[in-house]
Amino acid sequence: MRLALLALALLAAGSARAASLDAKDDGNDPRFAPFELTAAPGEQVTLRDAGQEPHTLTSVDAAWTAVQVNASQSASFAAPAQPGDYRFFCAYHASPQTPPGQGMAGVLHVPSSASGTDPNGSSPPTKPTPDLGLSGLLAALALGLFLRRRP
Ligand SMILES: [Cu+2]
Repeated sequence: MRLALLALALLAAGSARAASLDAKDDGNDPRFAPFELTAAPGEQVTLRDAGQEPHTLTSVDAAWTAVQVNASQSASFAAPAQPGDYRFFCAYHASPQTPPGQGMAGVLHVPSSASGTDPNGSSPPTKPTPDLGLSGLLAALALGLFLRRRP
């Protein structure tokens, strides 16, 4: 049963609803919409240019190769394999210092996989070592001492 659930979860993660966001430049306030998004490790993230000007999606710490789009175009890149929060910005309308949501900057969340295994699924999950035997013995010893000291 647990194995079936795990398989289902892996299947759901593998069938990757792709993450995407729009670049918008209506008026003079260009933005990413949404400016905060989540993608699984290695998942394709697509940037669509829903405006009139060219935009880029550039990683603040160079976690991926920047993509550029012109009006009505889209471009994709793979989310980093390492879990973490990755800030990004548009090289034309913002800077690495632009806070996400305040201008053309955002953040990509890459959560760790729920199973705790690597993306290839090759390493088996580690079993917690049961130490109930030792703590049970200590508890019994303490109880024994407590009982012996009672008048
Ligand atoms: Cu831009």
